[in-house]
Amino acid sequence: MTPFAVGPVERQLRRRLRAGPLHFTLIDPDKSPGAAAARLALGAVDAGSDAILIGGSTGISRSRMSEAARSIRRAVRVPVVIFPEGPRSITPDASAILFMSLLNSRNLELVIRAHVRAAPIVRALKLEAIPMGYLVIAPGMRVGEVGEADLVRRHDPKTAAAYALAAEMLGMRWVYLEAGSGAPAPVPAPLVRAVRRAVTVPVIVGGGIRTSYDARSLLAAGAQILVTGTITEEEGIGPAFRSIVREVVRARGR
Ligand code: 1GP
Repeated sequence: MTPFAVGPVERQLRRRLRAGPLHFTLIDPDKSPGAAAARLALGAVDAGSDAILIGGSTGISRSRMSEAARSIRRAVRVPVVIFPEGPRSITPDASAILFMSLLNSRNLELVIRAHVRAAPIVRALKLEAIPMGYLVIAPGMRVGEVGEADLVRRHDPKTAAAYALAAEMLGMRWVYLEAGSGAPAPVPAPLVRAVRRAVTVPVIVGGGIRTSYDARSLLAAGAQILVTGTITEEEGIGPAFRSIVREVVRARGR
């Protein structure tokens, strides 16, 4: 494998994206450790979710991440991908890692320095790295604060599109628009539309997606992957979660 070749997980997700949008379920192993994470993942995949992201909390331990990755991988066949908060989140028990730069952070640690420490570890563990630009949009919630982000304003699609384009020009193969976990509203649809028009790489959208209406308008704006986390933490695999995933699956038929 040449150093930056697209790995098997990314290849599989890209192939699936050709048929239409996907849904990822974010599970926080601090809130749902081990078997609980596996139960959630099983329910999510049964409902139609296409991959499991693990991560979320700050200061999560490697053993928690490993335990969750192993239990989830025993329970489901979809990729289990690390959504990292730092080099400590790296476990070889996952299928891949979102190797992401927080594009609009003022803290160089989150833009590149942590990556300099993480890269040799990822390589040594033979973990597949998926290069991604991560952009925090207002309100940003905790990740906006901890990430010391110069938040992109909700009514500033031009700036968001320019960030995404820069990420693509730097060679990042995915862009993630994040309103912040638990945000009162998701990333605005016009901003998603502007980013989608600006780039050719897949556009992931997360933060504050609570209803099928949210999902439908983001998909109509061009979001290719929707990520939800809080909804399953609060309600498990309930009607709201199912209705969101149903929207994604339905959009594949269009
Ligand atoms: C957080 O985008 C994800 O990083 C999911 O957000 O928890 O609001 O669903 P929610």
